[in-house]
Amino acid sequence: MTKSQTSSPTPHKYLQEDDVSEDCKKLLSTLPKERGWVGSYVYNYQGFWALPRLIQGVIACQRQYQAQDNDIILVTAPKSGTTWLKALLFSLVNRKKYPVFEKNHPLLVKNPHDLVPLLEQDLYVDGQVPDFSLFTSPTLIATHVPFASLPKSVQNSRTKLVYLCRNPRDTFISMWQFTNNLRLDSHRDTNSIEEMFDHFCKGVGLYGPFWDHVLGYWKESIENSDKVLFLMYEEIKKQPKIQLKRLAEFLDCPFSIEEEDCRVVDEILRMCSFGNLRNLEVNVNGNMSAGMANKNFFRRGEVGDWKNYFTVEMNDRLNHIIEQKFHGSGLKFVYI
Ligand code: PAP
Repeated sequence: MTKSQTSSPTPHKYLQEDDVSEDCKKLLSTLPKERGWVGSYVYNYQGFWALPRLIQGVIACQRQYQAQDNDIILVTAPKSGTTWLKALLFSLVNRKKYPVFEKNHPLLVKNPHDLVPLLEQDLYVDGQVPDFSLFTSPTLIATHVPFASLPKSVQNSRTKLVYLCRNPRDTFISMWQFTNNLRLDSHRDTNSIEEMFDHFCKGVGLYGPFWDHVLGYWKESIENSDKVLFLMYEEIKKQPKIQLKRLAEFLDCPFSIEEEDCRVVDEILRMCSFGNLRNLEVNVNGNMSAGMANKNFFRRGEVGDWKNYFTVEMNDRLNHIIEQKFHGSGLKFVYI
């Protein structure tokens, strides 16, 4: 949570594949591995695929993180709209402390990733022990970890989870583009769309298989609706006000009539919109404290960009997988 810097970006530290403990290296040598999206390899740990340093972070937070009842955890499969949800949640739950109409709102000078840290990537990294007393209350944390691998204290506490799901086609395109940009930044060859699509379809996505990630939280949101709220990127695009109010109610901080009259809901949505965030100086020229250029997180921000890339064969293959994997779950990707 340090200030965004404006010097040229260094390669993200999660690309430094050898920079893990000896114990983690030993573990990695026993895990299945596949060609990486960003680095050389991804490894399968507890049924999901991740980069070496992230696996180390996941193990650390599984051991150490003690969730508190009023913590709020935002969960996504990567490239499902994490940046957007971080911005929405931050401005929503902190709206008394940081009124959205004020010119010095933190979102105007910091990237959402520097305001809502990732549990396994920013907080429990390199033996760090986070000091949660420095966080504003309620504590807002993000994670990409699948439900089954969350620290036990998250499952056993009254901590609320907000899950954002995006249609797999746009999620795939976003991930392919993003990871290729990171590869270019660190002077690596880019991955072809054919190869990475095959990977994605076989379940080798970051923190994937994508369907297992989504279904884990979808099922929990049905069985335990007070604990997990399941949102869809496409629905927030289509009905932003309704979805933001739903989120506020779930988090027990509904908008008052006065706030609605003063257009607080509209202002949160405007401030967190793709067009607004992308054009802020911090997101045009700034870097995340973890060393990545903020602009990487703002590409197109649209529903249906996959249509510019998919062949008929790709679409058929993914349709078939979606039908198979989500059959009987009740979850449908209608807005694509
Ligand atoms: P992360 O999981 O690595 O943090 P994430 O924020 O989920 O990344 O992915 C970025 C995607 O969200 C990008 O999608 P695209 O590649 O299809 O364009 C990015 O453009 C989109 N995005 C970022 N901010 C917003 C926003 N405010 N509204 C809508 N979409 C957004």
